[in-house]
Amino acid sequence: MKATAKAHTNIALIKYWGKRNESLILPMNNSLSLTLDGFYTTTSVEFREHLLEDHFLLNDHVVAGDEYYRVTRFLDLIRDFSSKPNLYAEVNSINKVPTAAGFASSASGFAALAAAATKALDLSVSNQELSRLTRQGSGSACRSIYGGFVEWEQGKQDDGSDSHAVQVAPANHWDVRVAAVVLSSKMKKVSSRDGMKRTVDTSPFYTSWVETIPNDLDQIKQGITDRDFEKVGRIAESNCLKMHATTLGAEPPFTYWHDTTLAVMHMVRDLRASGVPAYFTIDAGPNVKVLYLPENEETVQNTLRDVPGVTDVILSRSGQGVTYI
Ligand code: 2P0
Repeated sequence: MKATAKAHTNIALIKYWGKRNESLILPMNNSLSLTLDGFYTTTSVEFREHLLEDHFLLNDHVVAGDEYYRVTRFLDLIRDFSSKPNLYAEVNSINKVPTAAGFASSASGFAALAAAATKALDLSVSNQELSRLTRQGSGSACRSIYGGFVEWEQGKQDDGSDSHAVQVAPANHWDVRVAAVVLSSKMKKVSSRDGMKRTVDTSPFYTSWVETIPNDLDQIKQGITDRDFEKVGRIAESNCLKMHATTLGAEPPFTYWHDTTLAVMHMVRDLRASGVPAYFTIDAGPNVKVLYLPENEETVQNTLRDVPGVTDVILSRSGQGVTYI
């Protein structure tokens, strides 16, 4: 009753921002991401007959509190699914997602946990079922089951039975790269869970944001099929700006941006003006991710490193979906 799985994190090009059901984690809109090779979590799960509770080690440290409860509540779902309500597990996770890079480790974390736990119990689940289960740990994690370009279909059912990810194109379809620009900011963070809820509940811009998604999705999927970098980058950048605009209309208003966030955004536009195609996207934090093509790697990396306030630039290619070790 032991298994080990590895999952990569992902960066959303069309953002998931807002839930229609908080307990089942059902989103208001479809989203689309690129799975990233450079950042991943490896998790072993061993279910043992005589344990009285779950144990969770993260990077060799015992985890307690909220983080522990999120994991054990998620394992409850797997236990329900397998009809083994009293079987507890030793969970051992190693995170290769530098938190400083501003990636949520919850995406690779819950994807690896779901894959390892279901395999440890010998449950035969399809990738779609695995994606639906993973979604209930953390929404964006359901996209990390697949590699390359991935869409999370929000689904129509109230029970979430059709809310899961599907692969749009595998990692080897197109070598698009992502630079994670690390900033020195220590700004207090509004968690993405709280931030999206506040926005849905109070921002007058929220409805307009949701209305723009179907067109952005159609366009970006066409761009991915055609390997049209300018189109994909332009849509990803404008979708990110629209998401962040909703936070300014929330009550109380908030923004994830810092002065260096804006400086990096301007630098990416300067790069474009000088003939280097590069586009930014930003999640629920101040750090910026920059999309670029392999031939421009050196220029993009050197230019971003020179922006005052930038402490590091970490490069990644597109990555694979969940694998078992
Ligand atoms: C995304 N983000 O699509 C968006 C863009 C942040 C900004 O998904 O509450 O950690 O666990 O479902 O998945 C971050 O939210 O939230 C996120 P929960 P999650 O990647």
